[in-house]
Amino acid sequence: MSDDTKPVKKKKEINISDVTTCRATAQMLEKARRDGVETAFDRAANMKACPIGADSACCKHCAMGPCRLNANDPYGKVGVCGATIDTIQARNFARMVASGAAAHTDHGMAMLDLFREVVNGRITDYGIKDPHKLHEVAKSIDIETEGRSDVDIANDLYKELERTYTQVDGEIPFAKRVPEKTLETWRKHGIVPRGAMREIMELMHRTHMGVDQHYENITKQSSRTALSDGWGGSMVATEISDILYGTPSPVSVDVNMGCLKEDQVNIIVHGHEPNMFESMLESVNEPSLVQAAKDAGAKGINLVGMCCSGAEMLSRHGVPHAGNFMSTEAVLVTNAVDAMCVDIQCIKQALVKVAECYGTPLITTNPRAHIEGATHIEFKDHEPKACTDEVVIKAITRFKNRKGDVEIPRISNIGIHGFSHEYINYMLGGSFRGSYTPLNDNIINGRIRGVAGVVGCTNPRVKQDYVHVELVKELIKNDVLVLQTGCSQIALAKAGFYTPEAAHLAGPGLQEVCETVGMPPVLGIGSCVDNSRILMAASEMVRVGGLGSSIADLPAAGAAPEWMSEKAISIGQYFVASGVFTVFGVTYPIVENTKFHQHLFDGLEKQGLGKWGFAVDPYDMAKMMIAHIDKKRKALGLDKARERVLMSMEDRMKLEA
Ligand code: SF4
Ligand code: MSK
Repeated sequence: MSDDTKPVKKKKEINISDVTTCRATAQMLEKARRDGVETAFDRAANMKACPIGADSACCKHCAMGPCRLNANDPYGKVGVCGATIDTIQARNFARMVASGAAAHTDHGMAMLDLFREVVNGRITDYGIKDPHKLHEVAKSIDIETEGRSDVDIANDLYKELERTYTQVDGEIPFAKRVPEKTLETWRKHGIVPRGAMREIMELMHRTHMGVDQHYENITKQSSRTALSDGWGGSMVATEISDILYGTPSPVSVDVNMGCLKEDQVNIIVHGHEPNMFESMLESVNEPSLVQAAKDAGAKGINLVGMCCSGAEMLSRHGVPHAGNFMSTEAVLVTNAVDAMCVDIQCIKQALVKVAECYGTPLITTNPRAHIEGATHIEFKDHEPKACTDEVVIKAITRFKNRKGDVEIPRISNIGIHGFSHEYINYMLGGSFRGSYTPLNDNIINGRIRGVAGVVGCTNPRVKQDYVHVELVKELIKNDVLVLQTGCSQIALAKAGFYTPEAAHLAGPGLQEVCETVGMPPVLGIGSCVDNSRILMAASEMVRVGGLGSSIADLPAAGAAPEWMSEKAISIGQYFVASGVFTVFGVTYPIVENTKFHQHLFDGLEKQGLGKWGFAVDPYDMAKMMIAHIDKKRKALGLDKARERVLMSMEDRMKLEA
C-alpha cells in the first residue's frame, strides 16, 4: 500500500471524567480540547504501554541483543548471553534505582555546593537562615558545637557532609542517625552506603553485561545505592535547604489553579531545587519590577509553585501552589500564565509546545536541563537575581501582550502545610518539651493505629489524584496518621484534607488526637527529597521507645499509589531497605512468579528489612497497609490496647463491673 492510500489512524479521544478527579484540570482539559491543544492525557490514551517493557522482561545491555523473554513463561528462555529473567529484571530494576538515586543525590550535591560558597563568603545573596537547625544537624553527626561560631560549625558540617558523596570507604555521615538495630542489620548484609558516587558507580558497573548475575547480590547493591539516596543525598538536600532557607512550620496556603490572578502577572516555578525559587521570591518583590508590572497594567506580580519545588516553597514560605505533575500542561491552558520557569526533574518536554500555543515563555534555567524550543536563561548561584529578574521582565512583557481569553478555574483549597519532623516534635510534645513521646503513647494506647507515608507522583495511566485520595481516606478512617510529600500532598490538599476540620473524616481515635492538638489528619512535609523527613520521624519514634528497636518493628507502612519516575523506585527501595512495607500502584516493573519478585516481596523482610507490595485499587492498598500495621502491633503486644480504646463506654462499664 502506498503512503497516501494508508488509512489514517484516528486518535483516541479521552473521556475527561475518566482521567482526572481534579476539577480544575478537568476544566482546562475541556478548554484544551476546544483550543486544539494536546496533553499527556491524550498521548497516554494513544500510546499503549509496551507490555514487555512494563514487565521488565527485556534487556538491551549489549549488542548481542536486545533480548526479549516471555512474561507468561518467564523461565522458558534466556538471553543470548544466558541471562535469566531474574538477572534481567534485577538489572533493570537496579538501573532505575541508580538513576533515581543519582537525581536526588545530584540535587543534594547542588545544595551542598551552594552551602560551601555561602559559608566561605563567596555567595552573599543567601545566608544561614536557621542557625538552630545548623547546630542540631551538626550535633547529630558528632560535630562539636559548644562555644563555636556558626561559620566554624558550618565549615565542619560541609566537610563532613561532602563524604556523603565522595567517600570511598566507611559509612556515610547520616548513618549515625539510623536506629542501632536497623544499622546492625545493614552491616550484617553489607549494605551501609560508603558514598553515593561510589554506590551509583558500582551499581552501574555490576549491571553491565557479564558482571553481577545473581539477583540477590544485585538487590544488595540496589539497597546500598538507594540508602545512599534516602539517608544521604536526599537527607543532605533537605537539611541544607532548611539551614539556608528556614525549617518549615505550619502555614496556611492556597492550593489549586484558583491561585492564579487574571489581573496580575502570573509566574509559575516548577521543578525541584529551591535556590532559583528563593531568588524568584526576591525578584517578584523587587520594587522596580513591581512598578514595571503596574506600569504594564497589572495589579502586581503573583508567584505560584507547581510540583515539588512548589511543595517545598509552600511548606517553607506559604507560596501558593497551582497543582501537581499531571496539571503542569493544563495550567498553561488557562492562558493566565505569563512565564513558566523550570529547573530540574519531572518537567515534561511537551510543556514547550503547550506554552507556545498560548504565547507563554517557557524558561529553562539549569545548565543540566535544557529543552529544545525553550528559552534558556541560566541561573547562577553567584548572581541569582540576574536570571530571575530577567524572567520577571519577560513575564511582564507577556502580560502586556496577552492575547486571547483567560479562563482560570475558580477553585482554591486553603489548608495548613509545613510540618517538618522537628515541628511534629513540638506540636505533639509542647514547645518546651518537644518529643515524639505523645505520638508513641497514642500509638501504644491505640488511639493512633499506626503511621503511613503516602507520597509520590501522579500518572496518566490512572485517574489523576483518585488513588491518592481514596487510599488516604481509608487510612485515616482506620486511625492511621498519614504523612505526605510531593504531588500526593497536593492531591490531598485539593481534596480538602489539609484543614483541622478534616479530622471528622478520621476514625474516633485519630480524630480525638487531631482535635486535641488542632492538626489535620494528614501532615504535608514537603517535596520528594523531603521523604527523608519521614525517615527521621521513624528514627525518632524508635529512639523514644515503646515501639520496638528498629524501623522494621514500627506499626508503619508507605505507599506511592500513582508513581511514575525512577526517583520513586529509589525512594521505594530505600524505605524497604530501612524496614518499611512499601506498596506501589499503577504497575510494578517485574514479572510475578519469579525468584526476583519473591525476593523483593518476601525475601527482604525475612532478612530483617522491609518488603514491597503492589495493588492498583486504593481499597486493596489500604487493606494491605492496615493488615501490616496490625501485624506489627501484634508483634509489639499492642493489639489489646487498641481493642480497649475503641470499646464503647457501655462495653467499658460492663468490663469494669
Ligand atoms: Fe541479551 Fe545478555 Fe546482551 Fe542482555 S546482556 S542484551 S540478555 S545478550
Ligand atoms: S515532582 S517525582 S512527579 S512526586 Fe517531585 Fe511529583 Fe513525582 Fe516528580
